[in-house]
Amino acid sequence: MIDPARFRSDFPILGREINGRPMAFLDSAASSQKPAQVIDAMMDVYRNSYANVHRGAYTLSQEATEAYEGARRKVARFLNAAAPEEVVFTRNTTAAINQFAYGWGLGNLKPGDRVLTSVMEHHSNIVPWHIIARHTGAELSFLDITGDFRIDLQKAQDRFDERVKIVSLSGMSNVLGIMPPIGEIARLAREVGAVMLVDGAQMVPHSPVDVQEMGADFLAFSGHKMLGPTGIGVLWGRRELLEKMEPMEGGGEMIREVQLFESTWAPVPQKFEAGTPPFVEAIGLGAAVDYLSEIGMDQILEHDRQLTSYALDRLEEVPGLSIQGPANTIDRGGVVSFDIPGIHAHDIATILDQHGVAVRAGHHCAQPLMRHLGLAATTRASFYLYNSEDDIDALVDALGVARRLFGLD
Ligand code: C6P
Repeated sequence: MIDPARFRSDFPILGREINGRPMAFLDSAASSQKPAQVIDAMMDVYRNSYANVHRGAYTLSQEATEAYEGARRKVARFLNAAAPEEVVFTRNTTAAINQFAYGWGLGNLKPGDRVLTSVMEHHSNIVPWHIIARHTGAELSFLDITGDFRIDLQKAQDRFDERVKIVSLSGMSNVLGIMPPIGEIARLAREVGAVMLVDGAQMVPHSPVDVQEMGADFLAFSGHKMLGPTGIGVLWGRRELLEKMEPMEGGGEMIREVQLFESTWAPVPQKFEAGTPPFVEAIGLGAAVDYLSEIGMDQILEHDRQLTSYALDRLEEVPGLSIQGPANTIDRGGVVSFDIPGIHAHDIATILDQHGVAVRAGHHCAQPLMRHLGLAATTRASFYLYNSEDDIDALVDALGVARRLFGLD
C-alpha cells in the first residue's frame, strides 16, 4: 500500500497553500507535479555537465551524451522493450502519434484503406488521422462505447476486416478513465494484418506496461504526465517497423549521408530525432522513471484504484451529480469526470479553486466523446501517488459549497 504522506515531501510544490488552503492537486491527468529528484537531476546537468549531445569529442559532451543514452536505457527497461533503440524521444504524446501517422500512414495507406480508432479518443489521436486521410484517401472508422462507458467489444468484432490497416487506440481514456482490453484488440488487429499504436498518455504513468506482452506495435506517451518534465515524450516501436517507417522531420543528426540532391538516414532511433534533442528533459524523464520504478507501477495502479473507489463513493453523496464513467474500478484508472446539472463545469472549477482544490473543466480535448455523452463539458478529478483521501474530502466539501452558491440546496 502506498502511503502518500511519505511521498508528498518529495514534491516541493505540494507544500503550497492556494487561496489560504492546503492545496488538493487533482489534475495530474493534465500534467503531474515533479519530485525534487527530477528537478535536481535536470539542474545537475545544467550546472555540471551541460553540452550538446552526439557532437563533441570533449568530456562535457561525452558526459551529456552518456546521460541522454542512459535515460533511453532506463525508459527501455521501464517498458521492457527488446532494445533501447526501440525508444524514440519525441516532444510529447502528440508528436509521437504524429510521427507514426505521417511516418507510417502516408506511405502505407491508399484510398479505401481504413484507420480504426474510437469515439473516446483525445484530439491527438483523431486530428492527425484527419490530415492523413485527406492526404491518402483512407477512411476513418470508430469503435463505439457502451452505455456503461466501456469499449463495445461486441460491435468491435465487426469493425475489423481486411480494409483496416492501422488501429490507433487510447490505453486509458482521459475523460472516462477506462482502460480498454488492449491485448484483445491487438489480437483482432493482428488477425487482419493491421499495425497498432496505443496512445499511452494516461496509461503509461499509471499502470505497469510490458511492450513485449502488450501485443501492439507502437506506444506513445509524454514525460510530463509521469513526474517528468515538459518537452519530452516517447514513441516506442518494434524495431523492424521503426526501420521501415519514414522520418517526419529532416535535419541534423538524423542522417547517414547528405548529398546535394538526396540524403540517407541514420539507424533507428536517431533517424527520428532530427536536431538538438531535448536531452536535459530526457534525463529528467530518466529520473522520473527511477522514482516510479522504485515505488512499483503495480502499487501506483492499486493506489489510484483505491482513491477512485473512495471518490466514487463520496461523490455519490453529492445530490444530482452524475459520474461520466464506470461506477466501479474494474479496468479503470484514477480519472473521475462528472456533471452537476445547473452548474457549468467552469464555474465548479473556479469555486473549487477558491477552496484550494485544482481540477480540470471543459471538453478535455475530446469533443467527439463529449458530443457522444451529450455534454458540453465535464469537471474532472484525477489522482496520483501523492494524493490521499483528504484531497477527495476537500473536493466533496467544496462541491457542497458550489451547490449552495448556485441555490441547488
Ligand atoms: N491530455 C488532459 O488534460 P500531450 O499534450 O501531447 O502531452 O498529450 C496529449 C494526450 C494524448 N492522449 C491522451 C489520452 C491524453 O490525455 C493527452 C493529454 C491532457 O487530459 C491534456 S489535453
